Amino acid sequence: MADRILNKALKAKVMSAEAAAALIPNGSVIGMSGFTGAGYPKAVPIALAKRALDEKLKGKALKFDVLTGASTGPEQDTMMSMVEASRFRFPYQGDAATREKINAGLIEYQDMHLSHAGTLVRYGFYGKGKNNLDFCLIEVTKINEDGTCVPSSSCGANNVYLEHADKIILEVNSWQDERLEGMHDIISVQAEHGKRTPLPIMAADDRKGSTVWKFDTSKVVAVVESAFPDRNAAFKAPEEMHKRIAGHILDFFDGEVKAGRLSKHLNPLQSGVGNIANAVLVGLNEGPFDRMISYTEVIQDGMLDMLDSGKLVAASATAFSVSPEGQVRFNKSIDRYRKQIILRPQEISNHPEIIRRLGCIAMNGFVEADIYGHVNSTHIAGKGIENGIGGSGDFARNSAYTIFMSPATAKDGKISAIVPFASHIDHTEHDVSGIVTEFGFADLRGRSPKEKAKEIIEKAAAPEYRPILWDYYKRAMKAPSAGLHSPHMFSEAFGFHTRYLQTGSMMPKK
Ligand code: 0RQ
Repeated sequence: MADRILNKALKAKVMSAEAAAALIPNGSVIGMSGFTGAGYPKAVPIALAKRALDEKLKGKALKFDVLTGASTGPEQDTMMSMVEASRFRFPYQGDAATREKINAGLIEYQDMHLSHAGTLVRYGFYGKGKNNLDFCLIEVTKINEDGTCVPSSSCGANNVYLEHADKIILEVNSWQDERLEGMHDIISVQAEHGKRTPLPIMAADDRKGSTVWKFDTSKVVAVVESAFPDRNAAFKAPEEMHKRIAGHILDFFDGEVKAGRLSKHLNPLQSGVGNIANAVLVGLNEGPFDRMISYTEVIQDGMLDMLDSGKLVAASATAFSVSPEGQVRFNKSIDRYRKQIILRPQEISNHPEIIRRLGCIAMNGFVEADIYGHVNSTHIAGKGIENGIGGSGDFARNSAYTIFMSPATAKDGKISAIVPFASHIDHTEHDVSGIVTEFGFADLRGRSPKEKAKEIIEKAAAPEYRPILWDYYKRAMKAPSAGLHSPHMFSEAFGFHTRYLQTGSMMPKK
């Protein structure tokens, strides 16, 4: 891999993953690259997990605090969690093994808005090193002669971790296509509050920064070569239910264009990941809107389709989350995509100032929503946390349109996604414009809580759950323990959840 490490001083620091992992003392706080399974370090985390396992077999614990951009992949989250090598995890995860350990109380997890992660690290809430973090472990595509690095398939919080780690380990991954160079636009939020200036991004496709990571190379203690692929998960073709949800969203956009509130180019699109989000993108690709632009967090296959067809002129994000097939397609046309795609640090891709200035349209999945429009994106009652808030809060609070989408029921109809009171609230009613299920689009704009309740129950709830939602609402109206603005009966507010935990279904037995 000689031509991927062009800096002589850094070339001299090349060592095995095991040797690099051995440099990291027990208890260290490590900032890692990685976002949605893209651009995360692979070789050194495997070596750390092996080291932790060896210690465990000797009856000793080896534990690290692990900070990343967002979710990573099996070589990092799964392996380190399985041997309980992570004591603390921040700011997002989406991994089954990690979820299990968090919910079993074996890993401490702080779930955080992704745009805030960098600022919180700058404030020094993590780690006691000279620069806050003890180490950072960053995957790069290439090390240039001057020591700057070509980023890999995500930017995440790498700019902050490179600046705020006492020691740096670089993983140079030859699986990443060298032609990624030029796709990134690196600017950092200024550190000090009160002295920050407006961010210069006026349009979703503005480029105002550097294409490479610039940092103090004297802090580099190891360079490791790797060739592991990103975690590219396959997408399912949209099912009928996903298509119906997407159809309601497209009809809503149509109405907004007819009402003169949106042009046929729509506003910059933010789309979450998953099958519903992908179905919406498929629908947009086939629909009447054109020359759209996206200011989002993650580029998935549906966005590549839209860039290919010309429906989307450009896409700004912090990471890729493509299928194996999408990866092949991406590499094949990378020279065109480099002009259309901009990858930014997550504090810029998710920055409230920019999202609000651009008037984004945010579309994200939800776990449950209550009859007044409060949304739970993260917690499954009786099971604990699922993934985390991710960027959904950054976009929900600040977008011009905030749409949450989900099937109306889960677990074969035993769980209603619409409940009297959400068992955890990530997005309050003030941040939510619309709640969409396969049954319809509840438009919450310009409505009071009681008006929202009628809209949500009638349009978004599954028909079989509507009578018991109405029953709760009507009785709460007659016996409000919380006043008549958002009437609730505290003794029954979690009645749906309690019934599910006791009987296995939110539906009362007949
Ligand atoms: O469980 O895996 O055991 O089958 O939750 O649900 O329906 O497969 O949907 O994969 O789209 O995930 C909100 C979790 C939805 C996701 C959430 C169970 C269900 C299934 C997954 P199984 P689905 P999705 C920012 C985007 C937060 C972060 C975010 C998420 C599993 O969208 O993590 O928005 N969002 N990031 O059966 C019990 C309920 C349930 C339930 C679903 N009410 N009760 N279980 N499930 N609802 C991207 C940006 O660009 C900003």
